[in-house]
Amino acid sequence: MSPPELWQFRFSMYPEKARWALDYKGVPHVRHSLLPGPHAAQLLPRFGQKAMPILRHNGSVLKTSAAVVDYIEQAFPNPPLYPSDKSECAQALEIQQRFDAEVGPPLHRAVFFEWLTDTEYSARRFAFGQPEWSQRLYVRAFPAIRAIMRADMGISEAGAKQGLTVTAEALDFVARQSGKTGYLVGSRFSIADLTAAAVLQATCLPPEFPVPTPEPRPPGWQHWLNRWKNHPGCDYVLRIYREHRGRSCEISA
Ligand SMILES: N[C@@H](CCC(=O)N[C@@H](CS)C(=O)NCC(=O)O)C(=O)O
Repeated sequence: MSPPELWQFRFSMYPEKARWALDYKGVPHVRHSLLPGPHAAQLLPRFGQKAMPILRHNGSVLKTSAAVVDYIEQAFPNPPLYPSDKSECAQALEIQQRFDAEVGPPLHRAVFFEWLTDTEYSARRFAFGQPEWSQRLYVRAFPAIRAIMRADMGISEAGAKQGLTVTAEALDFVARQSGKTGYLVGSRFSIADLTAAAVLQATCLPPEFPVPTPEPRPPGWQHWLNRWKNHPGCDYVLRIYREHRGRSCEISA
């Protein structure tokens, strides 16, 4: 039986959900790591979409992070990511849905608004893990790719402002909600914690996230990080990563 194959951006929050779920369950899997820009031509003809994660396994193709996690949960039940209690499970899935749909996109737009100004830094970070020649080429092509990304994601100053408000609310929420047990739902780690921590990783920078963020960083982004550094929501994100992120189960193709 062949292992699951995951198409991903290394630096990105939604693919992080998928590979975290695979790693958490100890499932050996192959990762295809793409670069923003060229990814569209690689994915569209094959899968009819360019957003990732995409997971292929045993003839099934899953095309959103929630569908990927759901598939992984059914195919590899242990350890579980869904709470066994029915109403807790519904609550955890509702939190996942809210972070996927309402927190991720505005937060992404705010972070990208700050990152993208620095060509070398953002291109190198997006191309992390690629050979040096490919990184150099990507840095040169990046100004054109950046223009497409800005248009595609609707990145603007107004969008960044909205991202700020949404991020503050999300950090307040995780700090408040995890206050009693340390977790968002019930008293153990679940898909709700995995999703919230993955979506908030670019705000709190857990060291276990697989792409490093060397200093000095673009000033706008450093300012973004400084703003949240002492927020109790970031303490939650860092703890969830430290205690539950687990090791990579990536294998070569
Ligand atoms: N709701 C989707 C969002 C997926 C998404 O926006 N993925 C981003 C990366 S984090 C992407 O691949 N963007 C590139 C594009 O759409 O061209 C999910 O949960 O999978």
